[in-house]
Amino acid sequence: MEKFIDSPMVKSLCNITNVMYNKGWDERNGGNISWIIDDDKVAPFLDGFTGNTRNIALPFTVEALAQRYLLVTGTGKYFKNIKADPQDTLGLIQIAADGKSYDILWGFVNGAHATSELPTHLMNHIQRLAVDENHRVIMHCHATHTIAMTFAHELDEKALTKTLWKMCTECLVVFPDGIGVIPWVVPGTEEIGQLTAEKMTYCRSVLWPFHGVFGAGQDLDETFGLIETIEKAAEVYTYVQAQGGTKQEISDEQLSALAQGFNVEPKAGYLEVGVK
Ligand code: 2HA
Ligand code: ZN
Repeated sequence: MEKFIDSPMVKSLCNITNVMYNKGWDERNGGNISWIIDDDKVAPFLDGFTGNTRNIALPFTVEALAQRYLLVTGTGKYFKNIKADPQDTLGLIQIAADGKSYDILWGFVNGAHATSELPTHLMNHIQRLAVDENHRVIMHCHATHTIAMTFAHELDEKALTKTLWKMCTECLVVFPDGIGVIPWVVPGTEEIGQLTAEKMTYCRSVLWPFHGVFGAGQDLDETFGLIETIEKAAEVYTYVQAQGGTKQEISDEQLSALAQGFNVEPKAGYLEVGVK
């Protein structure tokens, strides 16, 4: 497995975590990513692999992900350091056949293991795979303006989604499914995982108030792009508020025309079109 460090997967994860760090979204050990890697992408690196690994127990059974490979960020590791030292900060894990533990096949060379949010990630991978077989990535970070908005804006999902849709024209096209919002919960718990996974039945992004954002997607770029677009809209919202608030806005009719033009389906019941 030594050559896995040169794989396109490790390179992509190094690059994206570096971009996220430079955006200020991952101070200290903030943020975590897990990426389901298809078997055919791991197979070339398994040649001569002895099966000599560390095994880590999971707090609950994840049979739905049995034997799947995931490339994950490590607990306590800093996004700042991933690019310079991927084999310390990242790990390729494989969920055991009984779903009760995982093996570390590559990485975490200094004794670390997967992110403290792994249980939450696994629950959400299972949920997203149930609605989209091409789902692969879970990404969490502390996007600054998005966190700020959870103090300044009401935490109603519909109201918050619509505010963001109206901050930049293309938001509706990027997240027509809207944004989920859960109550404040202690991070790293099964509770935060379950509450987030309930939202992930119908949307790919969930806000954790006063903490950050949790996103899902089919690949790293798409998931990053989703969070980047939410954060951009939240940044515009910050400036609009600082400049004294909204004097004019994109109407629901205009959002509806946008959805038709881009062939996306806005979350049902969110747009009031033709309502007097
Ligand atoms: O990885 O961001 O939510 C540290 C965190 C926990
Ligand atoms: Zn966090």
